[in-house]
Amino acid sequence: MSLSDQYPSNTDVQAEPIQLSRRRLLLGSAGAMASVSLLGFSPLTRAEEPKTLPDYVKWKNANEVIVHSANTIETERGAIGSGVVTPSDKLYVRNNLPAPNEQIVADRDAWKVSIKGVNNPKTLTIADLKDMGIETVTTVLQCSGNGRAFFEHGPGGTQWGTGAAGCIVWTGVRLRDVVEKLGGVKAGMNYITSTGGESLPAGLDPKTIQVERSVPTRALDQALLAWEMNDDPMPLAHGGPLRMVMPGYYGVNNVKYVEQVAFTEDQSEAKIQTSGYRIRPIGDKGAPGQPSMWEMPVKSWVTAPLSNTNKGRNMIHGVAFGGINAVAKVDVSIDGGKTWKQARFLGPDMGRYAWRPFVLATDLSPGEYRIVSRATDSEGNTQPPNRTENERGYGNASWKDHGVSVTVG
Ligand SMILES: Nc1nc2c(c(=O)[nH]1)N[C@H]1C(S)=C(S)[C@@H](COP(=O)(O)O)O[C@H]1N2
Ligand SMILES: [Mo]
Repeated sequence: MSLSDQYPSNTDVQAEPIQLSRRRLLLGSAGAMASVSLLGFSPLTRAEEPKTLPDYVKWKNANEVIVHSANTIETERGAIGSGVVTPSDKLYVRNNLPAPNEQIVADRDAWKVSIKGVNNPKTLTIADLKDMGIETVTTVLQCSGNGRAFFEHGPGGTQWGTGAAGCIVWTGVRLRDVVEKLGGVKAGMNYITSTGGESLPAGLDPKTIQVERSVPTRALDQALLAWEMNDDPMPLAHGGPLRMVMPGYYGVNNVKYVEQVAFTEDQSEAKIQTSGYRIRPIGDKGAPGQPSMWEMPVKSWVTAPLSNTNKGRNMIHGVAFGGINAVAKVDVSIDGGKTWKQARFLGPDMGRYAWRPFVLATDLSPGEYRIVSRATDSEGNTQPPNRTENERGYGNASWKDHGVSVTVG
């Protein structure tokens, strides 16, 4: 079996190796069986619908997540309720490569990250970072493919519904504070390029599989090098010991196990940047000229009720966020978008990059309802009715797609 069977990289990086392996496995390919066991679980359990949590996320709440594969785990839509912050044990997981060994979180303060493209480049430990400043930021972490399941052309990859997203409290040091201590960003740098610390198999060009993402340097205003998530040391599954947090940007830019942060003139040459995570027409291949999955737009969805409910007073719950902007308001419709009522935000406002749970109290008589929500951000941008069709099924913010059909009895 060749290495490229284990780490397929022929199309987009984001076509998950495990998903592909599993499909091949069902077709009975011996090569796929070897590749699945390489990733740490037995081919037999993989042939059934995966329900059990893999070891590195055994601590997750099995009843509130959907295990798509060992590397793709989704939060149940109804698990959020009126949650201001998503508990870590319900948060989705998305790994492009198998998570590194637990050993990397054994001595957290010793983890090293190289800072390049500054006037005094330096390799720093987490202990050094802790001397440079501390900040807490709450952000929505959302995969580019969240809402892919609603696309009708059947884009490959994990069929995420609403649950490849959560709202997380991160603690670390502002990247800006680190950069200032290292003499500032070198002149002429246009991107912040973060490199993930997964160990890569020998014999494959690292560019084809390495998680290395570039975002425009404007993200330096809010970027955080984080060592804590929801008041705990960063879990391995979520990038511990150190993770880049890019508030307002899609999940993929929040590089886990970050071992290098470079200010660069050009974007990374890694496949995940050049052709992966690009919006393009259905049927087209990824290419550098296409829009990259960077800043997130405004979005919302209902979290309750989801299918059946009793007549009378009902609380329609959901979550709304503005992505790169703050969320300003959210309207709810129980007739599929013909008439709207403004919902009320619940609980504390955790800041521009957080989501806000919302509620609308409504009296429902027996019948069939199509319940939808439509959020507006601080700049007046409102969720569109329809998704933008695109090959990979990215960036779905359609309010129609995210509606729910509810029977009231
Ligand atoms: N090093 C590294 N960072 C990564 C990834 C990865 O596979 N490796 N996956 C990215 C993607 S596509 C997403 S959506 C988020 C998922 O973060 P989570 O697993 O903590 O929910 O991490 C991003 N950062
Ligand atoms: Mo993602």
